Amino acid sequence: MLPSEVLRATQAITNEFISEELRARFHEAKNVLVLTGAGVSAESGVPTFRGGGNTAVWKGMPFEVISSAGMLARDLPAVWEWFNYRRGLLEKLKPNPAHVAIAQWQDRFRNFALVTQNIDGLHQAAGARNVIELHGSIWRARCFDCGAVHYVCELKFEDGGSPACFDCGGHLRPDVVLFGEMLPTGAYENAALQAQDCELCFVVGTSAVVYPAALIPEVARAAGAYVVEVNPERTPVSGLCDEVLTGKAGEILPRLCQKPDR
Ligand code: BJW
Ligand code: ZN
Repeated sequence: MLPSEVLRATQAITNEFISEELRARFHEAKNVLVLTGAGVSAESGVPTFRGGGNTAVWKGMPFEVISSAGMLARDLPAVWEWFNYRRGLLEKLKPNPAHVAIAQWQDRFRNFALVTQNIDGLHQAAGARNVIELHGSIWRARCFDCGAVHYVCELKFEDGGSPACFDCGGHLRPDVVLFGEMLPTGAYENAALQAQDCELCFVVGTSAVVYPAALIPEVARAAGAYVVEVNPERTPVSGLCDEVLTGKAGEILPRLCQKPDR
């Protein structure tokens, strides 16, 4: 094959064109899994952590530092300040066409699993049910002492302090999985089981560098699923995907249910 032919062949599966094969599989699939990351919320105005050559920084601290188990131990009020700031931004944002399309898919397939790394709650705001939240939720808090979970909107924040548990008075923390922490019990295992059972797996808006979430596409592929990535940039999992749709989730996902655009 000439280099130009190789390039054309590669482009055939790495652009925003939705193939006939994918349309047919989407039409016939019974077991579908979608894994999402920060990019699915980008068109709602939520900043991503990585991508476009940037990484998130807050008050001069990289997010791996401020969103870490170490910071929780060193300075809990600073962690609350960071999460309160982000909730303030999120409160004003709405689901975008990608969240809406994914929420509609849950009633289209016999078995549908939505696994998200996002803590923003925008899938649920679009109507998604039974979302597997690998990294928790920014809208909840958890007690260090008794483990009780509370909605953040019900908590009282004193200036510069951290809120107290209604049940035991202990210190609360964001119910979010920070770097170096374990995922909620069973969350990854549940997602991996669903990945083993799916025949069509979408990997949407994730840089696929954070583990164990980044293993989900591999688990699905190893079990024989057709794996499709939707992302404007290539990622470490692009190579194992059957199709890479290069573009924005909010533009590509709604088109899957529509008739071919030619
Ligand atoms: C668009 C778009 C559009 C833009 N449409 N797309 C092996 C080696 C070394 C370390 C580890 C390892 N295995 C595990 C670890 C440790 C660590 C890890 O993975 N580190 C790697 C970075 C190397 N993992 C953990 O610590 C995890 N825990 C764990 O493994 O426990 C066991 C253990 C404990 C201790 C030691 C070892 C093992 C927990 C991970 C928790 C991650 N938490 C965060 C922060 C949450 C809190 C907060 O929000 O502050 O979760 S990190 C951050 O990254 C956040 C995200 O959920 C996560 C993933 O990011 P995501 O979603 O992929 O977003 P981005 O920004 O990276 O990418 C956006 C993408 O969208 C880009 O590709 C864009 O192109 C694309 N995009 N616009 C579609 N319109
Ligand atoms: Zn408590």
